[in-house]
Amino acid sequence: MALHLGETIAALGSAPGGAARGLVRLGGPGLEAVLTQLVEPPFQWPSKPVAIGASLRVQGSLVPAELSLWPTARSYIGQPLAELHLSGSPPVLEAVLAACFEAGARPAERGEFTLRAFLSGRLDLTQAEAVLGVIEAESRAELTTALGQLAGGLGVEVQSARNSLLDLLADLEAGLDFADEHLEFVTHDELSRRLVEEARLVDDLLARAAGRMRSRPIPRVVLAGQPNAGKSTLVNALAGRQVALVSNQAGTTRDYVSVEWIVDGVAIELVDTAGWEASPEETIAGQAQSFRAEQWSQADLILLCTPADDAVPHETWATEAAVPTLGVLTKSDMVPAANASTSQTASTQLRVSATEGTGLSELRRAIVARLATSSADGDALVATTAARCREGLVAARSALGRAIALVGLETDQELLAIEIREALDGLGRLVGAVYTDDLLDRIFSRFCIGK
Ligand SMILES: Nc1nc2c(ncn2[C@@H]2O[C@H](COP(=O)(O)OP(=O)(O)OP(=O)(O)O)[C@@H](O)[C@H]2O)c(=O)[nH]1
Ligand SMILES: [Mg+2]
Repeated sequence: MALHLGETIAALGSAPGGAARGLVRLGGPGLEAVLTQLVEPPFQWPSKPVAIGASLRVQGSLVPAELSLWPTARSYIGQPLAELHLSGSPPVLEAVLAACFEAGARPAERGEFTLRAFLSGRLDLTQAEAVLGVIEAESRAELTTALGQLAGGLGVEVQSARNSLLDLLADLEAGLDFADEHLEFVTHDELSRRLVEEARLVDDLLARAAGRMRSRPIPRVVLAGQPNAGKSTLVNALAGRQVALVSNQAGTTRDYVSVEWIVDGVAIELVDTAGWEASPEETIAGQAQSFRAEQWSQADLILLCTPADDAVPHETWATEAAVPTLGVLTKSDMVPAANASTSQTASTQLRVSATEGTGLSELRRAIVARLATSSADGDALVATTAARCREGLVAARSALGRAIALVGLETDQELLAIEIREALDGLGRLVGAVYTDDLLDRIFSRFCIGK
């Protein structure tokens, strides 16, 4: 990727195709010259960000637009930046872009706006990847992760780890300069303590980068409970269609039934299972139980269904799976609310009636909330960052390991300094303090144009 920061770039900032409103983004040192040719009536170049209504001279006619302008280097990209909010009609947007190019801008490459933000120091590399993570997020959990990373926590941590290593290196090198005089700027104990501390930090980051790879794309919610608890009826009510067989006979569901359930635009896999019972393995009921157990163990959340007209607690199976559970009191229409409190766990259970349709939206909200808290811990990393970081972290970690060993051996401090520099390099690659053109290429070519 060519880093032509002196050129002014323009691109469609909104999604291609028809929409009510469209956005053209422009930025670079020559922005004033470009806009002066486009905007009618002529306006005084401001010193602070402004939003003004204006017309654009496009192919001999005037196109109304709202212009948001960051006139100085104090913008997202570290250069003058403008956004033209326009009618979303594709021919209008195309004509406006063409007029921008005629006025001296050139088409932006993929991710070039974000690249400029990175190069001007507005974002570190992990944040630039988070921008991509926000664009590509397919679930609320992924979005939370990307937004968390965009906020800069990871970059700040890595940067402060680098700073302490740089301090350490400075102390070490000061000692090297005075080696003949046997002056020590940092004691062995101190050196080893600080290196171990750094290694621990890198271990922690590595664990987080690994953790990110384990999460499943679609969360799985499994209904569980005794036979006849109303699980299948509830699955049908939540999914809004008849996917599971219902009957008043206990033991109706044998196989498990899985259905995709879209909640607020997010896909969740809803799984109905056989009711819990103790059955010999070789019987059909026994096989149904092994299906059930397998589904429980693979759940991200278990809905533990207890019918309201049943007073017997079922603690035995409730504790079988080590998965977050949500208590649901089914068939609540059969027992008035006041009587239900006799059950031990009534206060933590959500009352629903699948046949009456009551309590279903509360249940839906509770499910989404529980899934969000269990999957989006603030420590997670955007997948691309996790994959890329691992290389730099592993390199930094092994260099630190070698450095720690060298301190123990009381060898030449020069060798120690080499290892510390290597660790610094590894960490530097994470945030982009040390980067190569093809690394930037790899990251920014995944962006869309206009971002
Ligand atoms: N009054 C009332 N009856 C319900 C409700 N939900 C289910 N039922 C009835 O309870 C019986 C069992 O329902 P199912 O949905 O088949 O129960 P299940 O938990 O899937 O049962 P198994 O598959 O046998 O484990 C059926 O007769 C349903 O009509 C409810 O909310 N209110
Ligand atoms: Mg069933």
